[in-house]
Amino acid sequence: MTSFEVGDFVWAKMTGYPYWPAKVVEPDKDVKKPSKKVEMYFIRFYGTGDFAWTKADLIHKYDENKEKYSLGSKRSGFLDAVKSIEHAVERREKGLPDTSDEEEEESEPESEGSDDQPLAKKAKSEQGSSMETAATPPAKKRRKVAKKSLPTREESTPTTEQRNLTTDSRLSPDTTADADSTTNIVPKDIIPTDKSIGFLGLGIMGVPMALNLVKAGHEVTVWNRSQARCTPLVEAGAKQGTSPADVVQHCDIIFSCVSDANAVRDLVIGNTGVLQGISAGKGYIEMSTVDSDTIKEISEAITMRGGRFLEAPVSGNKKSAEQGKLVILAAGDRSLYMDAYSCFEALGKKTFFLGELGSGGNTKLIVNMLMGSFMASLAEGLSLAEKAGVDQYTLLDVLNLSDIACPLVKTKGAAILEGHFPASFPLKHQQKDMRLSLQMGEELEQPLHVAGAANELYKRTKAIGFGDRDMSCVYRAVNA
Ligand code: NA7
Repeated sequence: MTSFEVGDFVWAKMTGYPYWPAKVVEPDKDVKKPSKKVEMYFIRFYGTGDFAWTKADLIHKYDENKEKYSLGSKRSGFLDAVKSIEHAVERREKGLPDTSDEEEEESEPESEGSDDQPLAKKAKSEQGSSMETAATPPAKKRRKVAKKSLPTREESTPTTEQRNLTTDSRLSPDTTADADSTTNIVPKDIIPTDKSIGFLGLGIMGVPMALNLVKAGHEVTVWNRSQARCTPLVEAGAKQGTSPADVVQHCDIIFSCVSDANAVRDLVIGNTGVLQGISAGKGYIEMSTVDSDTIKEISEAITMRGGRFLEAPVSGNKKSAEQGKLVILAAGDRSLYMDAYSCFEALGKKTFFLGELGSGGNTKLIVNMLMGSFMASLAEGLSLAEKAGVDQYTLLDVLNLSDIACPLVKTKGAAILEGHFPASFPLKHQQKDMRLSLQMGEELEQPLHVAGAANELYKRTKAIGFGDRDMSCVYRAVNA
């Protein structure tokens, strides 16, 4: 049997599909090799950018078999893939790197379920046909997505008149048209506020959010408990404060995005905390997801000192934070909301002003409760498929073509099948949100059977040591 080396151009085949132009590549460290005893290579398919462990007997040298396999299909996806590999072969002959590798590296997202493109949808968009008829190898292992062209839709800042007319919500440009798109980065035409901005808490979400504020031209001062996390921000042009109080003293509007209620309190009430810097007119915007009592407590503490307070939890993940495509759920002081508007534009694709304090947090918790329940259910479905001898990849393709197809199914489903769970939305935070929504249900006497059961799975997954991995790791508890 022929043996291959990383970098070899090949034809590789997945069951039910023609031989496809591909390359032997090195798998990421955490991509597990299947336990099958046959020799297998990790393959990246041209055109689709998909990855798969492939049996050696289904791989053949590209050049030697060009004539035999290049007529495998006349579909545009296949022809594009042939064009791409030809381009790569030509570049190698000239001593140049394979640009298809670069494209994928550039677009490497978070992870968050690295909002990869849907397996089936991707083939569909390339070929205008369904997976069943598409001449594309099924995407069994994927890590990256190719760059898409920029959309033509423009975003604009609302005029003062528009702002005054709108009283409740939807003050931001409606960008929901591409709510499902996870690859298009919309260039934003933002006029940054001249108010100085502070940002406290540079975790998975905080770093890209603060970076987007800087990139949009805001004057930003950052602080994080572990100072090292300030480095990328300082390199991007932000100043670094010495404490939360220091940041508040030097800034007009301060954002906070930290892990949980304890962190929120420490930041505000603690030694050299926010309260020590707050004075009349300063604005404090809490973006962490915490319970309503904590929000009330810190809001009162800040407003008693003349400050203004807004809660603004976000719906989204690491990737949407990086792309400035979060959904922001603001509530509280409306004047602060207006003053910070250009910041919300930089951070999100849509900002809702939801009225009274508490509405933002409650909305966020309901969204995350649904997401957590659905995630747990998806994990159970994929696990059940394995036990029943149903091919999990096929099931995922079916789901991605069904009425329940959505970014969560496509990205988290792929993460589960890859066994690749880098934290985009840490499981410990998902469990926190399940707990907080159950608490809300308790207070309001709303039965939450499904969420309650899902919460048990997240608790279990945390207990077996996966709290810092992505929420999709709930599969580990389900599939034990
Ligand atoms: P991460 O990545 O877990 O980051 C948590 C951040 O919170 C990080 O900057 C931490 O600082 C900070 N933190 C945690 N505890 C404290 C205390 N006690 N004092 C000050 N700072 C603290 O979370 P994400 O960015 O994913 O999520 C943030 C929020 O958005 C959360 O509410 C989610 O539910 C949504 P460190 O770097 O550890 O020093």
